[in-house]
Amino acid sequence: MTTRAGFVALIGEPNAGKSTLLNRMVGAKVSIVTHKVQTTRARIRGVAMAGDAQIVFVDTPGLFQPRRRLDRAMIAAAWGGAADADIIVLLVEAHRGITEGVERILDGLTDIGKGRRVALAINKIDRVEAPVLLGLSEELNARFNFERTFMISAERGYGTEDLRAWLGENLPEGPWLYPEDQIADLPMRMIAAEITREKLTLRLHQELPYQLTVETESWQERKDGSARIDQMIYVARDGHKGIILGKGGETIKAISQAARAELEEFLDRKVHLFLQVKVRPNWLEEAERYSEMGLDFRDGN
Ligand SMILES: Nc1nc2c(ncn2[C@@H]2O[C@H](COP(=O)(O)OP(=O)(O)OP(=O)(O)O)[C@@H](O)[C@H]2O)c(=O)[nH]1
Ligand SMILES: [Mg+2]
Repeated sequence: MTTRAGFVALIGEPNAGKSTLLNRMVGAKVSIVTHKVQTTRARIRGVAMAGDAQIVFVDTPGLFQPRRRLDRAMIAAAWGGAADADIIVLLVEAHRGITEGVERILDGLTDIGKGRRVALAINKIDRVEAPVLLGLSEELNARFNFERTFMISAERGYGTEDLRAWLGENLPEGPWLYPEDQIADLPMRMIAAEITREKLTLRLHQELPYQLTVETESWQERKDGSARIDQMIYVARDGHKGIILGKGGETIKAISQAARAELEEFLDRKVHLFLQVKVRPNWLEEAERYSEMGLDFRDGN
């Protein structure tokens, strides 16, 4: 049997649907998803199969114009993911078309895409009519030499099996990179922190989700088969702490319940989740916070 294996980087603007696509391909929620931009902060690998091919999908942070150190580290992680991949898939939102952000990514691709296979996936086709799609596809292909174009809905699963099959066929021959039953290579404590960050992002408004980070501080296996997980939410300001706690601790309680429910489903056992909020005005400039997120602090320079 000839096996194939390799890395496929998913890149695109924030909110393009990269994490949704990764989760669909893997068949499990490995990467968090929200309706807000800049949800994914680091590279997240998910392992999927296509016949005899093992596809290691690399979800990346959305590409946007960075302002802060964290933003710059995220962008570096995204382009780094593309540069290390065998195949790059650019996701573009069907209903938004060629935005300034997409133009910038196309510019970046002329360099990083060199000598690499690059495919286009027009996502969220459930939101537009067919003629719009054809026009957009033509326009994008006139601007970059994509090897293939796919019209997909990551959320509904339209077109995603064609994409999977093509990726599988076009990866290099070689042994699989992960054991057959492995779907992710993120440490569990990081997945657990991400789940809590997802619930915070869904619940909190405006800038607050971008001003916090979550870390799993301890993980204890209990004799009864359950797990006790302690997490710290770092915020930059006192006021933020108050908002996260909410009146009488209401907000953090709801967040904790939602995160615990998802953790229990993921781990398939009982979880005791303890969340604390710490005000740390300078956390966005602390190297340790970045390594906990899976980012390189120096990339933010
Ligand atoms: N209608 C529609 N919505 C989609 C589709 N794919 C993803 N979405 C939604 O788009 C939003 C963003 O999805 P994500 O997967 O988090 O996007 P992302 O590209 O990972 O975003 P960042 O991590 O911020 O870069 C979520 O609300 C998804 O449910 C799709 O095919 N159709
Ligand atoms: Mg994402």
